[in-house]
Amino acid sequence: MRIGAENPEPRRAAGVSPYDHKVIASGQSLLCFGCDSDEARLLRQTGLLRLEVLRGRSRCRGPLTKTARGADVPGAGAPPADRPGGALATLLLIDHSETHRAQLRAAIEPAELFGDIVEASDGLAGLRVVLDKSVDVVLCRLELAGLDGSKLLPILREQPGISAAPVVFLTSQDDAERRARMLDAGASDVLTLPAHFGELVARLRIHLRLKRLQDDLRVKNETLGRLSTVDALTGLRTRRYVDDVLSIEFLRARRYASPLTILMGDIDHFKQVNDDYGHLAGDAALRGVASILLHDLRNTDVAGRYGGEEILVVLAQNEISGARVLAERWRAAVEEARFADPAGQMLGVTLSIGVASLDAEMASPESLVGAADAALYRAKSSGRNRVELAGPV
Ligand code: GH3
Ligand code: MG
Repeated sequence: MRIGAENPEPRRAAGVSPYDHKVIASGQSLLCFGCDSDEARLLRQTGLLRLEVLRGRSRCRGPLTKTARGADVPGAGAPPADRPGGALATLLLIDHSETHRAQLRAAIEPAELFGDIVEASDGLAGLRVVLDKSVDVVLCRLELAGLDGSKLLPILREQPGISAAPVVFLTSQDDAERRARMLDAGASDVLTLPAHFGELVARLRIHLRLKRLQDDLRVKNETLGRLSTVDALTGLRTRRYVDDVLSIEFLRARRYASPLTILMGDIDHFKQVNDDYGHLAGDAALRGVASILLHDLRNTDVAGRYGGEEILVVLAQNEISGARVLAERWRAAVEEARFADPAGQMLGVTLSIGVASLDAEMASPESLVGAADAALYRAKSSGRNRVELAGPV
């Protein structure tokens, strides 16, 4: 079977393009999209369209899209149950001809590559779908009225959710140079109509497989990124991360003459805790101390595991008085808490904290950390389980 043997060009009624349609873009005004739109106008319209989708409006005066279950819905469907890389991939099928769409659907569905095939009858309707739904592969007719394939492609490539999805074009023109231009512009494939459906399905299978590999890689990279910035035992940031944050906040505080305060917390006699209760119990206590702190921090505060049982907290835009309140609350909560080790035995620990604020003499983030360390040392030598502020004694 071959697809696309019928007249490939869009039908036109006298004076009106059948593909001119109207979209409510602002709630007040009606915008018309037609074949004569220039790219700037299309991009502006795309922005308005995105606004409309983001506002979650379901009213759509444009062409309907069709779900795999055959139900016509305005614009995009419900939020996706499928996710890239999962078994249920979504194909977006954009073609002005209902007959073509039906032929393509009939050719593709038996291969069971996609859990959902969403249809759109022109570029703007297709765009509406990708702005609102996760799409894994786009199969698009190059010759579309208004927003045709060559104009749609760069817009798709700019949309965060779809930028990496393969876009396969079908064209009625046997023009190798045009195909090459589309491939150069970022198309994944361009097939000339009439196309052999077996070849089309085989190509879609390859593109879907590549997309899944790409998605898997992205997820793994994100996981690796998270692992390199979050300490596995405590959920605090890593030393390297908190060091980087401190360097940035140091520069910011210097530039804008804004306050910057840090806390250095250290569990008291932790070696003894390990010796008395075992290392796993020590781990549980360390996790608990971190969790009490994290519970109290604002989004803008950053806490990292600085050494074994040393925790550094960077409080940007904080004066020493506010930081002292936070430190005292943390210390008191740790003193009251009891932590359960994996065997269920309960133990308590105490915490000493040094607090230091950036002053004019400090030339580097290290000197600020040094001041907090000195205050912590004072807390330890003054009996532990206490908060000490840096500065002249
Ligand atoms: P101080 O009150 O002076 O801080 O005494 P301390 O015993 O806490 O200090 P010291 O530096 O002598 O010992 C720190 C101990 O913390 C040694 C090490 O076994 C323990 N420690 C460091 N990291 C971990 C960890 O991830 N888990 C456990 N269970 N113990 C740790
Ligand atoms: Mg200690």
